[in-house]
Amino acid sequence: MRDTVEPGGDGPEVEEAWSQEDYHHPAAGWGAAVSVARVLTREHAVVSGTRAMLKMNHEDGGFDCPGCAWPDATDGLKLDLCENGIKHVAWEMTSKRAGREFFAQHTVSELATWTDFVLEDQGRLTEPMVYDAATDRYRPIEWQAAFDLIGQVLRSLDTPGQAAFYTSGRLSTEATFLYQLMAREYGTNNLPDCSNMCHEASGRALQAALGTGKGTADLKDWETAEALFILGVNAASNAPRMLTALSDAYRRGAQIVHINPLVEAAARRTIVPHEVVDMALFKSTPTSTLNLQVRPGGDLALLRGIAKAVLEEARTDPKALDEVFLERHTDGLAAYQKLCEATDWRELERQSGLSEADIRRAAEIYSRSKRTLISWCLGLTQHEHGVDTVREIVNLLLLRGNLGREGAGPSPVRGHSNVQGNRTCGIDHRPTTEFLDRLAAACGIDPAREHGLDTVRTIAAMIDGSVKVFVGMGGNFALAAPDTAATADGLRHCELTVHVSTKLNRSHLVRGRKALILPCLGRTELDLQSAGPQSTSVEDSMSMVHLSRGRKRPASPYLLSEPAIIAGMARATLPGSATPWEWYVEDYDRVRDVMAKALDGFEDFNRRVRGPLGFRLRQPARELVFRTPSGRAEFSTADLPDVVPADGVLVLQTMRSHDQWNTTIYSDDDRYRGVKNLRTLILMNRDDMRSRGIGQGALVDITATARDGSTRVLRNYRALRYDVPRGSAAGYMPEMNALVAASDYSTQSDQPLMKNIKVRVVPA
Ligand SMILES: Nc1nc2c(c(=O)[nH]1)N[C@H]1C(S)=C(S)[C@@H](COP(=O)(O)OP(=O)(O)OC[C@H]3O[C@@H](n4cnc5c(=O)[nH]c(N)nc54)[C@H](O)[C@@H]3O)O[C@H]1N2
Ligand SMILES: Nc1nc2c(c(=O)[nH]1)N[C@H]1C(S)=C(S)[C@@H](COP(=O)(O)OP(=O)(O)OC[C@H]3O[C@@H](n4cnc5c(=O)[nH]c(N)nc54)[C@H](O)[C@@H]3O)O[C@H]1N2
Ligand SMILES: [Mo]
Repeated sequence: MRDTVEPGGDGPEVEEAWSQEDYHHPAAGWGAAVSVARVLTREHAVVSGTRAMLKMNHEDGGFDCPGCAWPDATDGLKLDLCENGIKHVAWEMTSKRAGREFFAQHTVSELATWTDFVLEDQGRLTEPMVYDAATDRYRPIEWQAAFDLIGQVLRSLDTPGQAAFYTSGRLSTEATFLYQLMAREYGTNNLPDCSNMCHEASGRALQAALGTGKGTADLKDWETAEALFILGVNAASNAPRMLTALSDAYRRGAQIVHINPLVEAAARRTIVPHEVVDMALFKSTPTSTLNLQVRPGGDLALLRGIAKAVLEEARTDPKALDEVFLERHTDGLAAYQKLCEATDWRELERQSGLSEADIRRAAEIYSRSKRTLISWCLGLTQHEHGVDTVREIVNLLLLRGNLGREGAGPSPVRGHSNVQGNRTCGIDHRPTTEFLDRLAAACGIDPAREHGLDTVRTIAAMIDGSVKVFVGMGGNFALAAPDTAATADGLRHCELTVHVSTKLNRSHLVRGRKALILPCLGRTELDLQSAGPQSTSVEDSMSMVHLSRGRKRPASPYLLSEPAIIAGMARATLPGSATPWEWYVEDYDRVRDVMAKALDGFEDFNRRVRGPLGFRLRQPARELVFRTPSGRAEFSTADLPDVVPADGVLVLQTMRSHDQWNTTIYSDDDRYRGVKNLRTLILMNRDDMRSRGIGQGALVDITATARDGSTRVLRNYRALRYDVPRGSAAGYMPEMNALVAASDYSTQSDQPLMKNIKVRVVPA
């Protein structure tokens, strides 16, 4: 058994008093305004921050909010922003700097004892740094020398497969394209990315069912749906602009069903962030008509129960199903129908944790609605059977023809602002032959063909020595990836680790033998190349591709843009490359021109992306064109997984607090859950606490047992009573990644089981 406090000291901080209370206020509103003011002040960003916000998500020449992947308002709304977007931008625009003096003052061993909050709070990185083993410090290095070091190590490897190129989902589509081009020209498809931990399951499920691995709905559909089912997402914190869509839906009389073990803030009432009058009057709108507190992992059973009820109804009411749609566009209904009929209500109740009556209520809402949209996020994907669950969503939608028509369809909420665009533009460790052939023709390269490593396999390969170089294009792999100790072990085994970042983070300290930090421009900043100021583009959750242009003076004159850094690495690694790397970087229109040739759907990219709100990538399934083997939308027939934990075991899910952005922690508060000053907590059902002799706020030890029998422990966490289903518990990522075994990933999606950790909790 190992104690997994490593890496990352908890630092020498004194514990401030924590508190927990019931939260009764609506989502957004004044609490949000106060929280924003606090962050802006801390980052000394009040004036420039406020000015920049007015440019955010603006259709004419603003920058895309790096906060989340929710699409921009289609009505030209001038102030389309939210609390967490503002915090995220302020975080990037801070006036604090971590320059060469800072690094000269602190050894890496010392920095390693600081908290993650304090590390990032040092401010923006200002120049490239290289690790110096003699002094155990990072020291400045010239850009060219940094590129040469990377090139020299990459060229010295036995095979290109000994390097892995990670992407975090905020890289622009242009930088993404150059990054994957570099990796493939160099000779590898080792392109692990944050999607491997996020929506891999959604992509695979939608690909198999509909032939395209994306949602089909767009904002117009959100605006016209009669029923919205929202599963496994904490929208008020993680996609706050969805609150507008939900309150609008409520006002027009749509039904809104929230399915979540926790009743999250978006499932109550909201004050719409930009409705200033409502804010002044404290006027809030409900955002839910039904809340179902499903057992973690029980969504598949719930969805099947709804389908079963609809199919039962169809025996007497021919209008319960959309027969014409089913006949024309789908394949496999008979087998699915048989499966639903054969599944017993008692089993559906046991696995979902809900009563038959509750499931039937949801079914009634579904049956009465002519236009139903189903949306989901990590609560569904980070499970063993994530792919099956997303396919069950499609099954349910198909029964009533909720596809290819307004107000209907599947609508995953993506995470990072361009994570969907990263995949579209080639970040994929399993590229299709079709994609590679077209890339080869457009770029005149001979790309690597063999499939590469994803996130969990990269960790294993670093540990066993078969990957020796890790390049992180953004993100914070050391904390974001599962199994904190194992991931650290892997990174430390590397010959070279390279991180392209905006701020100091844990991944810079958990380093390879050689290590580089390469600081880049943020999305708010002016990207000036020889052809003039440059724009980049992103694709949001709903397939809209649009331009983003930063205008702020860069945090330091020595920063390079991500495309320039990639070109520098590529040239040093591939000296004979025929790819015009430098020429591309002079003018990103040139990158877009080659993307237009290489990528499906990007024809005439430069012109179309300059239209108002950009353009929507064609989603064939939306037009009822299915690139599946049958040419139709495919029903699936998955067995119901057993998700009921054994006696004494709790299913622990790891989630975000309201005041964090993935591995970036803004404060130790979680406003909508009523928690202050505490992150080392575990939310438990009161009966589960009582039966273990655990009092409110008591310190506990949490032991996770992996499938292979290995155990991982977190000690001295505080147990707090919370309204979660019995047998389940919740706590925060990234801290609790210490409990997720790297070997515990879904056999369907390869996603780590971050929402399904089997734990035992005992008083400390
Ligand atoms: N402010 C802010 N915005 C963000 C992020 C951030 O950290 N901060 N992160 C971004 C990223 S990368 C992503 S991927 C998204 C993540 O967005 P979310 O998916 O909302 O992220 P989590 O905080 O992990 O919340 C998971 C939700 O699923 C619920 N859940 C857990 N298990 C189950 C289950 O078995 N069934 C159901 N039905 N629900 C379950 C949890 O109770 C919680 O409400 O947000 C993006 N936006
Ligand atoms: N237990 C558990 N673990 C999880 C999850 C979970 O729900 N539970 N969620 C998973 C998910 S969905 C995701 S997406 C991953 C997130 O994984 P990552 O994307 O790897 O992590 P982030 O915290 O988003 O990355 C933050 C860092 O990005 C850098 N950065 C910020 N802006 C920029 C920029 O403009 N350019 C560049 N180059 N760098 C920048 C900063 O240096 C910052 O420290 O975590 C995963 N891990
Ligand atoms: Mo994500």
